[in-house]
Amino acid sequence: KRISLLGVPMNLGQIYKGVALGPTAIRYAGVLERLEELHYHVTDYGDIEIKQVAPSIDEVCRLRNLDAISNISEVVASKVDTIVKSGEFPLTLGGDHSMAIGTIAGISKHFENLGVIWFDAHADLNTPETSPSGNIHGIPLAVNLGLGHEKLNTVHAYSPKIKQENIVLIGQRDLDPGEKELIKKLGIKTYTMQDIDQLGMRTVIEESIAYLKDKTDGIHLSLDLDALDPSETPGVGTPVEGGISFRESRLAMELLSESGLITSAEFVEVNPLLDQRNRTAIIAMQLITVLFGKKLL
Ligand code: DIR
Ligand code: MN
Ligand code: MN
Ligand code: MN
Repeated sequence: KRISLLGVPMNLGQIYKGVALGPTAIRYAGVLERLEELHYHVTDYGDIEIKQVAPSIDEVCRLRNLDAISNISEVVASKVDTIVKSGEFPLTLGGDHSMAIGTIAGISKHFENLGVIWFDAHADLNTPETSPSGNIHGIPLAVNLGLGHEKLNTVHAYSPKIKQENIVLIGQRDLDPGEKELIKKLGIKTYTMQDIDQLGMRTVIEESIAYLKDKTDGIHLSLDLDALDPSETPGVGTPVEGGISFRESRLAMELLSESGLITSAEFVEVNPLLDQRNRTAIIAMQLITVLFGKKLL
């Protein structure tokens, strides 16, 4: 039972700089110590170096900080690739969600059919053409499908990274028009907040596992803390009312833990400068411990 912890203090995919402090905030919440209490051997590789660049907007596609994010994604991918090769479980902490371009690039190389469970208020399925903001944290899932900008699609020298039928979205309540269209066009399995209300989180996770289990050889969990309700995780850059409760998300982590199918995970978008008393990082830490098997009794 070996876990590799890696911080990705990425903040170029959106506009709030403080999200670069997310990995530190989750470490200070005690994630390493809690995992060691659960008898894991944890190696902390520290944070990837993110050089701050002058803000830029691509003249053609209007994406912000495109070249910088492309370069950083290569570094993240190589590092994560090495971790997967070593047989350790890659647990990455963010940082804005554009980091998932690099993490999934490094992971998916080692799987024929990587499954992805994407907890998020958003779908992160904008393409450069449909992005209303130009913020790259709104497009990483499209990039992983090979539908983003070429400079991002080809990170780690292959594309696409994942298949549309191997993705499950959970927690959506703020989808842009282009994202809705793409979800329908590609038939991506999606459990919006409405679906969670109707079915309950237990059924949502059981169905998600059943949907992915036989066709995937590993499942990456990508959890954007804005999937949770902002009353519980206020420390995020793009809060949306009406989200998943801490209790529902803990249940989800419990069921995913019991499935034994999760082979990598990332917890992203924690911004301690927008938080209250580090609550959001503490919740991230607690969800991580449940994912790794912590029981209440
Ligand atoms: C929005 C926000 N859909 C965009 N995306 C966010 O900028 O593309 N993703 N906040 O987490
Ligand atoms: Mn996201
Ligand atoms: Mn693959
Ligand atoms: Mn989000």
